[in-house]
Amino acid sequence: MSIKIWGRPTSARTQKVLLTMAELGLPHELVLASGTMGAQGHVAKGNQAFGVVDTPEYRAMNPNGTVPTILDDGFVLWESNAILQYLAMKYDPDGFYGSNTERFASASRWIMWENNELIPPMHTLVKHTIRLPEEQREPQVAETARAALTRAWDIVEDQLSRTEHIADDSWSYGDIPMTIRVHRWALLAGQDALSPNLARYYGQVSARPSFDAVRDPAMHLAG
Ligand SMILES: N[C@@H](CCC(=O)N[C@@H](CS)C(=O)NCC(=O)O)C(=O)O
Repeated sequence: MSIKIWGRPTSARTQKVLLTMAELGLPHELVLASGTMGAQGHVAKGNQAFGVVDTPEYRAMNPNGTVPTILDDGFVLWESNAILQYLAMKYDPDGFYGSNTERFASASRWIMWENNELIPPMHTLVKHTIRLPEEQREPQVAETARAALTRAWDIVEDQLSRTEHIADDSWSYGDIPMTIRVHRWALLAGQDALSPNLARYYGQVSARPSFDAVRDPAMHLAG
């Protein structure tokens, strides 16, 4: 049975689910949904959003009105990192964390850290350099976000100087959000901005066949 995913291709959190599906090789259907972006770009620039997220049917599944949400065999789940853990545990615990509690916990720690430390400044930076109309962008806000991001990447660099992947030496589901973040950062800041181990890691994760699901720069730089 096909897993249904509500989301938009330009959403990094939707991309986490798309990358997971590519890793698992499972059939899935993406239903385009968003209150802020559509096929042409952001509503702040006068574009039409995909919609769906404000309908009573969607709100009954996800009261936040955000994306992604999934439906798998009658089970509804929102919160992107919870979706990753669910899919990992249900469909491939060996491949996604070696059926190992410590690797599961370490990956869990990193996806929570990504949510708290990497997403907010990166979201602000993308907004104030790409998504908002030029007259609404604030260079100082973008620069503060860029500085916070640089500090956060230093922490990732330190981890990757000690382990091959983010949770430990093996690839795990913890690498899924990090793959999307490092790809987006390389596209935004340029590959020269990547520190040595981050660049090495980017080479490794972007060589995985699943990466094609999130490779397109337009998914990351669309405004
Ligand atoms: N913590 C939630 C946040 C969900 C969220 O804010 N998603 C963004 C896209 S990355 C969203 O829905 N933006 C508004 C929209 O597209 O309507 C998660 O990880 O799923």
